[in-house]
Amino acid sequence: MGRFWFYFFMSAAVAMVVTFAVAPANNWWFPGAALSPLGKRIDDLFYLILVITGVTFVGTTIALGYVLWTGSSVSRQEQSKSWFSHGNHNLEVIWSIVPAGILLFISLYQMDVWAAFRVKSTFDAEAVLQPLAEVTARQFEWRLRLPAPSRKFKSQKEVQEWLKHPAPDDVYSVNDLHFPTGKRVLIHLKSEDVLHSFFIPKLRVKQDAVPGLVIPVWFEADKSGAYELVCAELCGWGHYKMKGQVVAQPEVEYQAYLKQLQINQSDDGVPDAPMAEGAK
Ligand SMILES: [Cu+2]
Repeated sequence: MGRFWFYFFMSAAVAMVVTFAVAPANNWWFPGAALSPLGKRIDDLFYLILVITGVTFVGTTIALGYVLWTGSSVSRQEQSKSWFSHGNHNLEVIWSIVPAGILLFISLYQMDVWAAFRVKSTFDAEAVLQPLAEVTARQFEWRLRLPAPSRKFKSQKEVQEWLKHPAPDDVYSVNDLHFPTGKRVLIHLKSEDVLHSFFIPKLRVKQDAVPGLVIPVWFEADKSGAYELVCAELCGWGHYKMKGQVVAQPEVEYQAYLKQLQINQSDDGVPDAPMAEGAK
């Protein structure tokens, strides 16, 4: 076989490194830059792990290449016996402790980001008291229920009550969630049927919707714009079309949108003017 395996494994490794190098320029990378401060911190964690795994990959590949190259030389095969490392106590200790140390480091290092995203006590108090919406995932759409624009919750108890019992003046929408730019907002995520996953790729927000649970999820966007909202959990035949959008817009525009949504919803289709004429 000569050096076949050396060239085989090394060319695979080189192909991987080249693909990695040209990926960002070809849009095979992230779905665009993260548009929220937390999203950027999540990306930083990703890059940290990428560096660790990248260095490990290059290191082990070089070691593999070295062994394949030297092991395949004819003179060496004739001269020496192979060395078996199986059961080598020192090696076992090294390759147990080093990865364990790396994993421990990662788990401690990422705790702040995790806590900011998931631990309720770290959430923005204002966003918690005045939730943006209740989002109910179902096959195959996102149903949104928003408190009336004038509604101000006074306590968490009131919010919990609102989550259990819809109010007569609630505003509804489907697959289209608006929120003010630059402000932390909170939704309560539910599922009506099976597992779904609320995913806004550009904001790096992803949370499973679990039947029977009400899960608070917060997010924010630095920049106004419409961003894709997709389901990231294979939830049935129509999973692919479970798409919506989230729209970040300036506070004033957002309030106007909410009022308009409410007006559209209470419109009974009967024009007002002729009635007024008749009354005269
Ligand atoms: Cu789904």
